Amino acid sequence: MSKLLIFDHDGAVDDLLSLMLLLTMDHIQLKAISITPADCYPENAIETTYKLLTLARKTDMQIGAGNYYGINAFPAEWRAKPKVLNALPSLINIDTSLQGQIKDSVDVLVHTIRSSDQPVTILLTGPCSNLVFAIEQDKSILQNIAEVIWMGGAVDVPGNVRTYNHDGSAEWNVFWDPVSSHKLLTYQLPLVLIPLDVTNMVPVSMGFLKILALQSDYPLSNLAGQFWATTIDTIPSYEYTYFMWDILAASYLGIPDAFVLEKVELEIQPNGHNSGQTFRKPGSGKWVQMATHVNKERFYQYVLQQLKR
Ligand code: AGV
Ligand code: CA
Repeated sequence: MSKLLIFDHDGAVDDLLSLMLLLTMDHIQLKAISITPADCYPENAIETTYKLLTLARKTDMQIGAGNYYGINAFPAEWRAKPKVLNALPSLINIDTSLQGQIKDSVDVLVHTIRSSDQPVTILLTGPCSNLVFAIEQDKSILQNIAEVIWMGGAVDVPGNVRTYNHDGSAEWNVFWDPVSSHKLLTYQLPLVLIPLDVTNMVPVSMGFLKILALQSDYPLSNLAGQFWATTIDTIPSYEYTYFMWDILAASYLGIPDAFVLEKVELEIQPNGHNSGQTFRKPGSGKWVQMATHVNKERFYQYVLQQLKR
């Protein structure tokens, strides 16, 4: 049976690779896409999203964009980077003039969840603000959410935020809007967290890209290889290394049994010097299924296999 999915992403290169991967999954029925203007400039992310939907012949999909700009902005250099994707030879000439109206993300989420005849799964590969605003607007949608899968947090490992007046304990997607992140846990949704604890195991490596390049006769492998190549110039220190963060979270929908999950009580710090920190807090009552390990080999094999299109 197919799974109904809403995908909320924030337009970084790995978010768009995640969209590419989701569009290869036969058991996933993508109902709507929402873009959070966090690790991107939304006009770029909307354009790439629409172009990938065009290649997949799914341009009838509703795209929403968030109008909330977070508490702690992403570095402008990171936000600007994915613009280059729209200039790649395989995407530059795709016509975007027939693209429909972009609605507000919160309205798209409320409407899609409310009107669905079965519970919807939600994949978040950026901050969770749009979903939290949607729930605040209409609490009844909580009943129609099957599961939320979120790439976010750093539980038993250091965070990846390096900025003024912060102790480095937070992961960026949580840090962008720590207040909404704190709220998300209070709803007691079935939440699967894919934190840095597990994404640290899957950096983007030249070894992987070389294997992917051997199958570049497949147009999708070729395009994915080009996307990944744009991430290789990052400065090789921890906070700049490019990982397969969001792609790992998306692959949870395809190969859930490749992951080890641990049921934990967490808390998220809404403010202060450790704003956005996700930490264990026994007794908090905020239960989350957190991924602690992944079978790397299966993950890489799965991605390579799916991209043979
Ligand atoms: O913290 C990981 C999240 C993921 O959703 N993002 C990137 C992924 O899309 C933020 C981020 C951390 N380090 C980065 C990031 C980097 N070096 N470049 C761009 N974004
Ligand atoms: Ca992201």
